[in-house]
Amino acid sequence: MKKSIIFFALLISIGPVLFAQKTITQDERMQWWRDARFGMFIHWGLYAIPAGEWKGKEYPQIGEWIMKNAKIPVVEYEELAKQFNPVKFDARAFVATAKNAGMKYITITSKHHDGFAMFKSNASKYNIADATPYGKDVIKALSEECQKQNMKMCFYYSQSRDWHEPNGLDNDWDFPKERNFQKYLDEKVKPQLTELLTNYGPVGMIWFDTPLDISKEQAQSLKDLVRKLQPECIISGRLGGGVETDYMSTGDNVIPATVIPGDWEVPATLNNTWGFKKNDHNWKSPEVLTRLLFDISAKGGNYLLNVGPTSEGLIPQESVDILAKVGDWMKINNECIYGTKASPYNIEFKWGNITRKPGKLYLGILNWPTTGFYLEGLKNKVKKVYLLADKGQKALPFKETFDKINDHHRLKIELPKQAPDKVISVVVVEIEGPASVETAICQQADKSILLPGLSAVAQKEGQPAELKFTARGGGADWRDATISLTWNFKVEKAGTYQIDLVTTETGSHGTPVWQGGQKVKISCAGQEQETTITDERREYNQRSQYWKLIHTSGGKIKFDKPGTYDLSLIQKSFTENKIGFTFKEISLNPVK
Ligand code: JFZ
Repeated sequence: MKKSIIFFALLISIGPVLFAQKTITQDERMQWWRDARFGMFIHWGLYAIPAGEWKGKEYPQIGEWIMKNAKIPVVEYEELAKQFNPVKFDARAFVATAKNAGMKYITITSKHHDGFAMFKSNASKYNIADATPYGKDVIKALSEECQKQNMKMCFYYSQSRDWHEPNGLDNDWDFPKERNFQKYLDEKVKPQLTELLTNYGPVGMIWFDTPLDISKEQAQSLKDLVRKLQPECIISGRLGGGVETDYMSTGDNVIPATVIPGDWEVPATLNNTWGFKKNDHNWKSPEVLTRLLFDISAKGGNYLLNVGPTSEGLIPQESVDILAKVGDWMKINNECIYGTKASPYNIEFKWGNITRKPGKLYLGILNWPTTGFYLEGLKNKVKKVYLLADKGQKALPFKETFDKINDHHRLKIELPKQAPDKVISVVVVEIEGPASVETAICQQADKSILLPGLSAVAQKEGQPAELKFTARGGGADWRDATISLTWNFKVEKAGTYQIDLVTTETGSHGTPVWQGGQKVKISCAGQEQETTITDERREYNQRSQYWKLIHTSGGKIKFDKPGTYDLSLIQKSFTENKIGFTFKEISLNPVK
């Protein structure tokens, strides 16, 4: 055979492999986002001009909702565009602020509920390039800068709510009558999404929001459009219509109580608003934010922290300063955030939490122990322990013990007296093989035993039951007396233990609610205890900011000997209330 024929035959056989469009897998699509863990949200638009105040009246709600809250007519709100001139906007400064905090992606409002596009759009002249004296496309400038600085650029887009359009949803003060939502989707949303996914290079994700009553078909058509234009682009949780998206968004500022599997993200504010409000100075501290960043990573999620630039185009200096402090911690400790996975344990330790990478556990310690530090129930062989902040990685003394009688593994670490960091100190534990922990819940070094609702086995008349827990960790709407929760745990130290029943406040974060009065029954080690839930003691929840934990003491249990036990909890009677039993966990503490 001639050489040329062989070449030709070869080309025909491998051609389709070379030129076939590569379909991207879900793992490939999510890779950068899973590695990133930390992103910047930017809520920026015309609402930065009123900044929380309209015609001399202050509106207490979130700033970007002022058009709706003050029922501003479209023609009046449109006047803001004529004043919008953010001459101090500098894309480099925005990206630098995010980078300096350790953030890996930026999600900016390309169009919020007010319907105003922050990019040049041919689909609607109501946009920054065509309707303002500024006349420039800020999304373009930011996208280009992100590309240069290796920052993922993502776009928030309000797909259903559009208060500017007669056919968009939710403006009932200007457009109380019937609307043709499909027409709005076809004439504004799809063309604008096409512009966003065509004119700005690779887009990391489209962050849809507040779907309202978008139908399954309509939501699917938006998903199809994104997939067609940029198959690698991630689709956020709030698309609607029951259509599957690439990850889950928790409620705003809502941090789950324990590890949740799958991909998820917490969108969160730095103060009490997303869009800039001149009088909101209720800033979260960099310490709290840093701790939450670690805790969210340890539960398997991403943190999307918001800034609200002013109408001049500046990120408020307070925000810049706070984020810089989070960045100071990240510069030393980012290895325990980027590319990590959730803790192998499904309980919230009192001392802090754990992230992991292959071969490594990162113990993020909030409350530095004055005596020895113990990690209970880790089965792996430990190779080395050191402080992440220590560049020399000086080995810390440790000892692994195995208690045959209780089938229990314990790791003791000799920590230095001084915590290396006052916000959160990270101890690296190098292990052999994939992280593996005991299945029965272990007694902690302080001899407390923690039984979180989320890790209980729920049963209803002997069958597996679905008891829902809110993202705050409390049982949601639990008023079924036939549901029982059961835990299996180890007791190393015989003796009498005090039962502490922990419930959580719930409700929206502005007005937390709680109700007691439920009768519960605890059965354990052949003993039974009945208790009525009361608010004996309220405690600030280090992990959830808004919802206090509420304690009820529930009698005592005696364990005659060490061993493995079961404890079960049922709710015997409930009160007339709208919330149900917001059970979070039981902790057993030895009576001294
Ligand atoms: C939405 C917007 O209305 C708001 O202006 C902001 O953009 C925020 C990030 O998202 O508000 C929501 C949407 C969903 C929930 C809470 C607030 N939720 O699911 O709890």
